[in-house]
Amino acid sequence: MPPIDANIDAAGSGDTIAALSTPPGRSGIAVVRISGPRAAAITALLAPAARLAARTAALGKIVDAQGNAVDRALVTLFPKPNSYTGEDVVEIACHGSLPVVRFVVERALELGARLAEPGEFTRRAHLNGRMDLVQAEAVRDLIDAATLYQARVAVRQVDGALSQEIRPLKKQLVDCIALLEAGIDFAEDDVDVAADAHILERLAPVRAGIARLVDGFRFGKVVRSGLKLAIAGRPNVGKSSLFNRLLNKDRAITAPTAGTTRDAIHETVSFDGIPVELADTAGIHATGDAIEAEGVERSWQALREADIALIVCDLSAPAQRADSELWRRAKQTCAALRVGNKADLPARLETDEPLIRVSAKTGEGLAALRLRIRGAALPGFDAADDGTFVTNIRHEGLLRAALQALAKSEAAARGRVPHEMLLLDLYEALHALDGITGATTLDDILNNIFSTFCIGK
Ligand SMILES: Nc1nc2c(ncn2[C@@H]2O[C@H](COP(=O)(O)OP(=O)(O)OP(=O)(O)O)[C@@H](O)[C@H]2O)c(=O)[nH]1
Ligand SMILES: [Mg+2]
Repeated sequence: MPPIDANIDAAGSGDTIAALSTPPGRSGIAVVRISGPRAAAITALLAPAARLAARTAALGKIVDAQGNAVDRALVTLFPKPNSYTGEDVVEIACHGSLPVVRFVVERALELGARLAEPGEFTRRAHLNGRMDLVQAEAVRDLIDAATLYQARVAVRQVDGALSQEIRPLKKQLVDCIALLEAGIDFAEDDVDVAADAHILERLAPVRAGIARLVDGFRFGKVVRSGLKLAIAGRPNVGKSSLFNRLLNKDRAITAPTAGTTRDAIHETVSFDGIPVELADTAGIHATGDAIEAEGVERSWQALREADIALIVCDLSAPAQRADSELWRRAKQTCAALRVGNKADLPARLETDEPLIRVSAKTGEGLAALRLRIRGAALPGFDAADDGTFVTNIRHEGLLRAALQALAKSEAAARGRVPHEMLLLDLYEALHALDGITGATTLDDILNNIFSTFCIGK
């Protein structure tokens, strides 16, 4: 085998990175990924018998420095530029034995690769123009998806659906900037200086589009991070029974004795693909017992932390002042839904206030309750919708910043402030959008200036 110092020619042309792409631990198959100019050369030494061909899996033995076989692996080469990272990429699917996997990675490092940093493959994909920042960040969301619905939303962003919403807005903003820049730069050359009304007219759709995206975050936030739902009420109304029903499992202890639940219990369940963290809480009532009082305090804590609370009362028992008092206080603490449980028993509760009637025992009313919870958490939301919305809080922050800058620029245009000043606000808005999808270069703006205007010279 010829000696090779892979570092020598790697130096000038960017380094080659390697890492295990599957979770560490014993598994049927593990995939080691190598990306960079030396990927193919390293693989040729690691698995010399594998006949590397573009996008074709080749079978070959992984060998050590002495040529001893260590494993049989499937090796696939994805040549640049149409690979994930935009560089030459090799995927080595070896057996998932801990020493084998460690050997493959260490041998790749010996042969000139360096260990990839977290997210570096995707970072390279972004830097090489394979995906914009929105797409790259969505890759992480896709990997982190806890429900299929979250995965569907994330994969649409990976495919560029959200970028496609942002790009035309950015383009219109760049057009406005170009218009103003041309007005300023060529003012003495008889190019019409854009009228303020015209600027305002052009900015309006940009602002409306960004505002719509910011608005979508109401859904996006819930889709990505899920909801916290607390179940609270007086002792023995059936909170734990309802909790178990919503979870579809017998998680919390239920019993005819009041005071069964003494501490809050948390479990996560998916409602139509939205992760919901349910909290069952201790019955809220006045008590002299220190442990019970601590439980009641924790119930209030759960209500304060909840996005939505179900305030449960017992339909089979006469109205109690404590119920209405709790309802009044809970409504001030979080978004609350009033639920009447034990609908299967003869009704003895008389109340004028609207209640969602359910029976944790028979399951009656549970589907309607789920719908009401979804309606309260996501008003106007339709899961069948194409689901292209902002889910990332960083994106939301930048969109809000863009919106503010645009509002300032509109005020400036109305106030007939010199265009140089107005431009500062527009650049600020553009800069915020750049933070989402990636930078606009001076070239982009210059190209626009020279393509939109017939300068004639
Ligand atoms: N008939 C009927 N009984 C129910 C229903 N829900 C709960 N129960 C009964 O009511 C009693 C109390 O239920 P739990 O779920 O333990 O009530 P809880 O509100 O969690 O009570 P604490 O934890 O003590 O505050 C149990 O005997 C349940 O079987 C229902 O919908 N119908
Ligand atoms: Mg309970």
